[in-house]
Amino acid sequence: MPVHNEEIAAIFEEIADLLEIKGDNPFRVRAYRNAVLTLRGLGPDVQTFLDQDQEPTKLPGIGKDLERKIREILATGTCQALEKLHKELPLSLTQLLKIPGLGPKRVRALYQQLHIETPQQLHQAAADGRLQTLPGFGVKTQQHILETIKSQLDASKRFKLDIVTAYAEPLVAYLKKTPGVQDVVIAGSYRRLLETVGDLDILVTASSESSVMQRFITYEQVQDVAAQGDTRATIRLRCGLQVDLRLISPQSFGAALQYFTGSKAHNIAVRRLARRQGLKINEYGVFKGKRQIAGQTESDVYQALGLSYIEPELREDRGEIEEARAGRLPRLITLADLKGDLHLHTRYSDGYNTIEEMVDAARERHFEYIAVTEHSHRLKITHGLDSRHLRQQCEAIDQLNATLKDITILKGLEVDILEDGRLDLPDDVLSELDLVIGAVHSHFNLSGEKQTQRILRAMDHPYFTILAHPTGRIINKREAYDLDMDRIIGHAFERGCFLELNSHPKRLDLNDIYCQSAKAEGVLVSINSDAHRVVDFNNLRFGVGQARRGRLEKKDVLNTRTLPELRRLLNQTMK
Ligand code: DGT
Ligand code: CA
Ligand code: CA
Repeated sequence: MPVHNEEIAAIFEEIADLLEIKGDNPFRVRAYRNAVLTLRGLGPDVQTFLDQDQEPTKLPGIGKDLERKIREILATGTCQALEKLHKELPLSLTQLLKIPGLGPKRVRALYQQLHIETPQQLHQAAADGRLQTLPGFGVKTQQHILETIKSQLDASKRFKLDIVTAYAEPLVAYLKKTPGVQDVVIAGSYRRLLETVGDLDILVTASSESSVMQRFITYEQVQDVAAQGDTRATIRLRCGLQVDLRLISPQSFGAALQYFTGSKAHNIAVRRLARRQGLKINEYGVFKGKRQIAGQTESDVYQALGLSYIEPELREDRGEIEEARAGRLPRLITLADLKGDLHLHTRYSDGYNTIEEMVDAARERHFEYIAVTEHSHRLKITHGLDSRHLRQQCEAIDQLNATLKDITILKGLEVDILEDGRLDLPDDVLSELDLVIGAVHSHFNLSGEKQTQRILRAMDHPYFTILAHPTGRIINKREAYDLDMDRIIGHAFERGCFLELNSHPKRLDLNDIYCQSAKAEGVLVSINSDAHRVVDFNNLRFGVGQARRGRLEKKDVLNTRTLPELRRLLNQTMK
């Protein structure tokens, strides 16, 4: 199965951008840009030319050198030329290129003369009036850049959980390596696994002679130090993320963790409860008069108030305090409860790995089953399958299953829900599958009534099993489409269908609130990776996090079932 032209085009485009920023030979840059145009207009994948012993060099704009690079990308997924450029230039420069009005020449001037690498630094330079000192940058350009970046920065001020995790985990590891440091825990919204995080709140316990404060403010990624004291410091990383660090004494660590984990609403409710019991609670402990009666651990703090331990994901003041008093808290699902993944792609459509490679990765996670669910052919940009190709894939899966002992591949499809609620492929082929995931990928702007009807109608389809990413939100980019989710959840119950919680950190759809509604209505949720490559299975942790915020337990989730039980549930939907 081919590596798609778009991947190769994207690599060439990045090379061209970086070469141009570097001030490389314009003919070389032009050659890459021409190849990008050729690849994007090509139709069949360039691999098919190689398979048929035709030379890509016959294509306009692709010479011997670029043909060699194409072969390299087909074989390795990347190319040395790009890797080399990544070592020479900061990656963030291509971000600057995305700002309207900034081409490679201007980005080069910014980088070489003002050492500007990121949109944040550019914003600062524009605000300081430094841009207009550069040739070709007038007052007007400066003003324009200032406004554009400000609106872009505002929109992306909250960081998605995967991005913030990628910055947080190395920072925690770095701090833990400081001599004398005991605990390093990130509290706040990050600990509650909220889908976006405003800033990081790190709590540390350490011996008095530890240099952890100094190490924190000299972390290699620090852009500036906003505040600095003996027990507290605030830094901003180059990516724009703000991080607070607080040094806490061990006898208050639990109380501080409880306080700084929040949410604020939860804390207010906890404080109210304490007051009713004649107690006082703050970030130092729980107090009876002047005496500290709890504070070392979080469990102690909750216990002192007559509560069982409340998982961070539940601390939103949505009834968790009453439940903790009554000992009725849900036993939240964990990643280890998942027995399989029901939504993933391979090279048959727009995925990057083979079915075999996905099976190997699933086996490492001790999964009992995975469902291969390519796009249907309506979705042209993703190389969606038509009936013939779907049947070919099904045969390949049958053959593979015959050789597998420990894991089963289910045959599925992520079929497009058309504007009127029909599905993109005919019944006879859908009836041969183990499951059918219906997805909306077009006409996002229908009225609420029409959009809801469209989805209800799709669910009425005899072979419909799971509704993919039900609300269509893309975090920080696109709101959920106009929908009556109550009716959709009610209808899913009547039809015996399931709702997906898509674990991709840009989606996390269903969100926590709708997970809770689905649970209340008795509709099982399927926590799926929507993996397009092997590493995407890692996203399941984020899906499980959102499910935990939505109070889901093992029993509320479809893919915690054993294979026979899963098959029974899937068959019920096929009417
Ligand atoms: P974020 O950073 O906007 O994603 O959200 P959080 O929840 O991390 O909020 P943040 O960083 O402002 O504060 C961290 C925690 O500290 C917050 O969840 C609860 C606690 N906290 C902050 N301010 C207050 C307050 O005024 N009252 C109470 N009770 N708690 C507060
Ligand atoms: Ca925070
Ligand atoms: Ca904070």
